[in-house]
Amino acid sequence: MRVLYTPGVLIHAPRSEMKHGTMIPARECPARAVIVRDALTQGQGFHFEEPPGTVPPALGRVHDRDYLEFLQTAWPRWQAHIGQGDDTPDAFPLIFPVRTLNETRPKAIDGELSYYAMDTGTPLTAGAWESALASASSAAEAAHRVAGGERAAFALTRPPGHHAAAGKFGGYCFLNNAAVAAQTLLDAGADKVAILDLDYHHGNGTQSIFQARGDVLVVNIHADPDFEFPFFLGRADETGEGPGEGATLNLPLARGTGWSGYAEALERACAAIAAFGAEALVLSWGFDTYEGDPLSTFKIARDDFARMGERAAGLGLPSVIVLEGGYATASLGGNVAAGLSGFAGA
Ligand code: OKP
Ligand code: ZN
Repeated sequence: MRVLYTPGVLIHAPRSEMKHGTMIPARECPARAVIVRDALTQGQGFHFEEPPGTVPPALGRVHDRDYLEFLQTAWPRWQAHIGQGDDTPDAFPLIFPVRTLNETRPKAIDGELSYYAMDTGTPLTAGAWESALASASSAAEAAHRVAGGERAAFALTRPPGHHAAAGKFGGYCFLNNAAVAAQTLLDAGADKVAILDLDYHHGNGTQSIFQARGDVLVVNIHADPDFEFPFFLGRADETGEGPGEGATLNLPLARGTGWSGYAEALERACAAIAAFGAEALVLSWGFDTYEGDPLSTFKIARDDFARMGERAAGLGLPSVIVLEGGYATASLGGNVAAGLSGFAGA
């Protein structure tokens, strides 16, 4: 299987994030990509290639122009605002335009951070834009390969992307890599694309980007937002709107779900994708469903990831696989290798 990887994904190195009111080491860290890269390098049948260092055209079709401008310039503006040069701490938003306020965009960088964020859980760092762009470019190049006839390609992306909406960052995500991959497949000639999001968390950004579109089916299998992040999207009654009515499918699962419950949802997801008539698949694959993951309540084992990959491959669709979450860093490389090998062996 083709692997799109660039060291650009290692630049974004958040220092810390908040947990229960105190700061802990950031879970979404460069070591995640390093361990996946090393596991695939040592594994069988993975062929590495670097994506081009250019901005993929699909980026501007799934994200707002003002948001992209903000992300690209946020760090130097924040640095100037703080006035500590190379010692500038990571940027966090501290207020949100909730229902009692209005959404007029402020001019100051700290106000704009709040305008463009969905949570305080996503440190914006000196390298956030570079790594997010490297990831989006990897996803787009993987899509080009698949559009050009390869059976499957894996984009080794980090930071992840599925929480990022057209104009919002959050959930460790800045640019929606899966959406970029899907849009690239459409731009290359596919009429219908399905996105299957297998991360533990609901991919609210991906869903919202394609909510009103009929050309992309977005299917999520995830922890029920009644008890889990992102809390405000991902319920079973969300089915899309306008031309996208019926092209959103949410399969929320209970706390503690193991392979049998998960496999049932996966069957339903695959049936929906087959019925939609998708010509290509984007697998938005997070490995934080793992039984050893610090963010997860699910009980998915390494062998289950191989079964997951096998089932997804059974759809028989040209597939772009994009990495989302997975925070049991020591186990992440082996889990991704197992999943991809399951897919490739099917
Ligand atoms: C990103 B992805 C729990 C904090 C949760 C957000 C999790 C983002 C997950 N104490 N913070 O979907 O893997
Ligand atoms: Zn996740």
